[in-house]
This record gives sequence, structure tokens and C-alpha cells, in this order.
Amino acid sequence: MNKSILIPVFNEQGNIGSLITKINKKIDTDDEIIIIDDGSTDKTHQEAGEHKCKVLKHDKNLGKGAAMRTGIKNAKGQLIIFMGGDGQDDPEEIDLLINGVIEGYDYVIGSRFVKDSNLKDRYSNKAILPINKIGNKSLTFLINILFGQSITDSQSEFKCFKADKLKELNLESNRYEIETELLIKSFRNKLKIKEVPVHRYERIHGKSNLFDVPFGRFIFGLKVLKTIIKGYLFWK
Ligand SMILES: Nc1nc2c(ncn2[C@@H]2O[C@H](COP(=O)(O)OP(=O)(O)OP(=O)(O)O)[C@@H](O)[C@H]2O)c(=O)[nH]1
Ligand SMILES: [Mg+2]
Repeated sequence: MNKSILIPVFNEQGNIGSLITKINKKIDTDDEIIIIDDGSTDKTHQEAGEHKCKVLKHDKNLGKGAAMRTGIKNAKGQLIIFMGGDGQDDPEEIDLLINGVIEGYDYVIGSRFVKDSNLKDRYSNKAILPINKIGNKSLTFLINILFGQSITDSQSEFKCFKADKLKELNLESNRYEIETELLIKSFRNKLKIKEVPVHRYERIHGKSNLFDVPFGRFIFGLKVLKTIIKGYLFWK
């Protein structure tokens, strides 16, 4: 199965080039890496363009969800893999996600929290801030209760889909709440979902976009709550 690796980015100068180099070592010639540069104001676009990949561009910042949707429209692979452009996900673990699809799953989530023997070593407090962890666990708990599921990481951005299943979901989110929309619509469409344990590393350059906006994390939480309620009431 050929793959499209989609990486939505906003101001990832210093991170994106080395990430593309690492991914290219892992993939085959008929696979593609698509970088969706979402109106970056630094040299992200030039840096990505110096490496083997396709670079798409939004002229202004539309949000991570909008960038993921642009990527999906342009992806040619039978598998679609999403990962962060900040170097926090490990390209070496792409195969773990793909193995889940080979086993027969439609949607494989790289979970930072699913238990395995070395759970404590998979991330540090700097890689996942305690405030993010508490927020994620609370939202994940609510999602599990409402939709009768047992997911451990509802906000993971590192994941793999069968492309045809993903393209049926009719996504609409523009920002980070897209991860929640993906999950809820996958439940509604009865996709076969599996979580596999992954590591999470610290960002090396730049800072999380959630820090840049005043009350960024709070607004993010509210948007996810709105998505959960909408999904519960209207997405059947
Ligand atoms: N296209 C696009 N990508 C974005 C936007 N904001 C963030 N991203 C990308 O999404 C990925 C993760 O962004 P971060 O802001 O680090 O968020 P996070 O890793 O989920 O959360 P932290 O744990 O706080 O770092 C990176 O590749 C970012 O460049 C945006 O507005 N548009
Ligand atoms: Mg990050």
C-alpha cells in the first residue's frame, strides 16, 4: 500500500527540514510527503522546498484543520498518515501505525498514553506539559463516556488512516479540534480503530502555536467541547 504522509505546519523553520530527511529514509519511492504550509511567516516554506517532498501553501493562516483538509484533497496514497511538523513525533514509529492497518484496522492512533511496559519512558513532562495531559485526559474521558469507547489519547496528531475511509468523513474543522472531529466521525462511521503506543519528544525549535495565542489552551478546550457536543447531537 502506498502512503501519503501529511504534515500541516505553521512556522516550523529549523524543525521541518530535518524531519523530512528522516521520513524520506523510511518511505518508498511511490510514497509521498506533503507539507501544508499554512501561511508561515518564517522560512518554513523555503526550508521544506529544499527537500524531497511536495509543498502546498495557504497564503494566509487558516488553521491546522484546514491545512489537514487541503492535504487530504491532494493525497494520492492508499494510506494517509498525519504527523506534527515540530519533530515531537518519531518517524521511526510510522511503521507501527501501518502495521495496525495491515492487521485490518481502518484508523490507527499513535497514543502517548496507552499502557505498555515502558509507558513512563515514552515522554517527559516537557514533551507533554502536565496542563496538556490533564486537559487531554478530561476530554478523552468525556468522549469515552458519551460515545461508549475506551480511547486513551483523543488529541493525538500522529495517526494513520485507510485513505478511502478518511475521505468519506466530510471534515469541516479548521483548527486543532479536527482531531476530535476525526475521532467522533470515525466512531459514527464504524471505522475499526486501534491505538498503538508511541513516544513523544520535546520540540527543539520554536514554540507550540497554542502558546502564541492569549488563552490558547483554554480556547482550544472550548472548541473541542463544542465539537464533542455537535458530534453527539448531530453527527449520526
Ligand atoms: N497548518 C497549520 N499547522 C499548524 C497550525 N498551528 C500548529 N500547526 C502545526 O501543528 C503541529 C503541532 O502544533 P503545536 O502548536 O506544536 O501543537 P501540539 O504539538 O499539538 O501541542 P504542544 O504539546 O503544545 O506542542 C505542528 O506541525 C505545527 O506546525 C496552524 O495554524 N496551521
Ligand atoms: Mg508541538
